[in-house]
Amino acid sequence: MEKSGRVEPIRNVEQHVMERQRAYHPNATGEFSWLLSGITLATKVIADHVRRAGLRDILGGTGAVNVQGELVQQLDVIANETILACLGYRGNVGIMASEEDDEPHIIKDFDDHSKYIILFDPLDGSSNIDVNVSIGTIFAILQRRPEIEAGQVMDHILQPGFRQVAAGYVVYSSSTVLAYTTGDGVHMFTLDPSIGAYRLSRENVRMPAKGDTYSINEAYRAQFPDGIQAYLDWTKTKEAGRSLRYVGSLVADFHRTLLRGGVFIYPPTKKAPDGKLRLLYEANPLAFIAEQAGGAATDGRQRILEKTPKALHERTPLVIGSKADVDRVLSFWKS
Ligand code: P6P
Repeated sequence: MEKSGRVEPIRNVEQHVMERQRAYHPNATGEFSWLLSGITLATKVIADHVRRAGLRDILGGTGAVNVQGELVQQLDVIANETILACLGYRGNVGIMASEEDDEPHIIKDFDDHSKYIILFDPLDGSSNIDVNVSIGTIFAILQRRPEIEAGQVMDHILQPGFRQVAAGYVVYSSSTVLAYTTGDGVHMFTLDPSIGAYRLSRENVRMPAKGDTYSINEAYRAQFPDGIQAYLDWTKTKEAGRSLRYVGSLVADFHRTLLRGGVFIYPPTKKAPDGKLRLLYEANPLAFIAEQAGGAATDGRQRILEKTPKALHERTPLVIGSKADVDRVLSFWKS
């Protein structure tokens, strides 16, 4: 049939994954695209709750404190339960682990169709929800290791970041944007609320080689390592010409860094000697995306993706962004 030229092709996430898989992984089964459609469904539901939170009386805390020692917001619970529900019934997820829950969820005992492991922060930055500041969802996807006994759940989860088969985030802001990588570049989709679909908005995103912003909570300066304080002194010099941008939501600060370049830093502090951010479902997925876009991510000693996790909720220092800017931070920190 002749094309009218009046209908714009819609490339949503699932279609994009299928196209890329056909191009790069011809024997792909489509299981992964089906899995990602669980994430797109869950984040569309979360986006709707975030957008209408003030009208649904779901703002504010629940009174509970989570495993992180943080006050649980009502939207944290809604986001967590939405992701567990949408992904738990995809049929190919075996294990799910959330920032909100002490223990992992065993969705299905090991069989050929439960090879995927989903690690996620359902709603990062939730302290910003009540003041309408951008927040986000972060996810990492691993596969069970066939050589490990199915019951050794933590051994399947505690894999280094370079073993992630996919990673991504959704930032709920002026628009809702999903970014993902499966190791073949970073691709971004914008939620079109008029049709309820994520539409491809940027393909093969590249992080600028360097940027002029640094992102860090300077209120804790006195608690930072001397090298980081020396870097902060340098940023104030005329030569540096840097400006500070800090939202206080990791996903928002990272999204800006990915698109504009620069560096985000959450160093160790006296209060949090291992840093505040979590390795498995915050640093690892964002490090995968950063490296796929040509950037870098380190804990100050090694690549984030090479760290061997020892615990589900372990924390890590994080320096992530344009390679030249990450190297600049390290040049002060290591000296
Ligand atoms: P601070 C939000 O609570 C979060 O986990 C990240 O999203 C964010 O980057 C960080 O904490 C902000 O921490 O100590 O600057 O408030």
